[in-house]
Amino acid sequence: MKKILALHTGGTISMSANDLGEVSTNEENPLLDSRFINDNITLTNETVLNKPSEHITPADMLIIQKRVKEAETQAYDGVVITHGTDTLEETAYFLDLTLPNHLPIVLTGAMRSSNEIGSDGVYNFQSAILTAASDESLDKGVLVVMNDEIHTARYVTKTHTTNVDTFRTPTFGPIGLVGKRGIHYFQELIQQTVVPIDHLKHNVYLLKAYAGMPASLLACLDQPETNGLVIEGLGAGNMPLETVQAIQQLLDDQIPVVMVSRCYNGVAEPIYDYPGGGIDLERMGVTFCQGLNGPKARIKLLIGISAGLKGQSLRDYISNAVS
Ligand code: DAS
Repeated sequence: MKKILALHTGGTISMSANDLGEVSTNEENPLLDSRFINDNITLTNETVLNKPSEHITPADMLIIQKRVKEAETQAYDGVVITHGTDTLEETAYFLDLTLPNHLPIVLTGAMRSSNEIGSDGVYNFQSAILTAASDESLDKGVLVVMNDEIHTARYVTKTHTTNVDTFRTPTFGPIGLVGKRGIHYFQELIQQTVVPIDHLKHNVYLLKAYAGMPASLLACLDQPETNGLVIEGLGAGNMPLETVQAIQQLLDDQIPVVMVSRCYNGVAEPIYDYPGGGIDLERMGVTFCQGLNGPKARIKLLIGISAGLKGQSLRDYISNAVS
């Protein structure tokens, strides 16, 4: 018998639409009325938050993380977390970076609210429970289950504003599938360093580069309270010429600057040796982070800084998605 804890945090999976199709939150989560019957699984539901996920903050992620840590001492065999999809990938990665990756922790959500025709919430919830209860899900890190696919928290991202197959893993694809007869894995993730934290720093920012980006956008972040900056750079990790000096000033003022790519597929790496090219930026002290998108790299930088990492130890922690 597997004991599964379901932590509910809100999001479309818990919401309803009115006759005009306007979706809003419910006082009571309709998921709690769904009947999940399985002879081998006992399910305990718990409402931790009731928020659209665009209202979820890193402080909320820490609340969820602490409740999951407690669950690990309460003999649960797995944890399912229902969550809004807009920031689901960030909460999932936050948990992946700060919790030991033994117990199956599976996040899920819905793209259609609970009373819409073709609602995907109950189906995704059931898939997430079955995944969390599978022995194959042990030691896989935090997982995201949506639309019959199993993705890693590290690489999954929301790719469509409304479609039920919105969660994709660029470059690598899902690591498993929820089949009609069972859970099937066909990839293993290279495990990463887990950094246990119980508090959070703030003021770690994210900017997306674009043609003609002015230096002022970077210069305005050169403040004593700024703890770090992630840039979704152009191509493999290059920046407009006008921004180079402002980036150098941030680095001179001991503000870590991390580079990822704004591209959907591929990884950031220093290739071009001219002002604003990746080799030039790396030579200046910019840290390249491979394989993560901007929001994920920001979560990782926030955790590294909150854990007190500095200088080379922070660069080593950030530079590779699997470090
Ligand atoms: N309501 C938005 C959110 O909470 C979207 C969703 O849940 O799918 O993220």
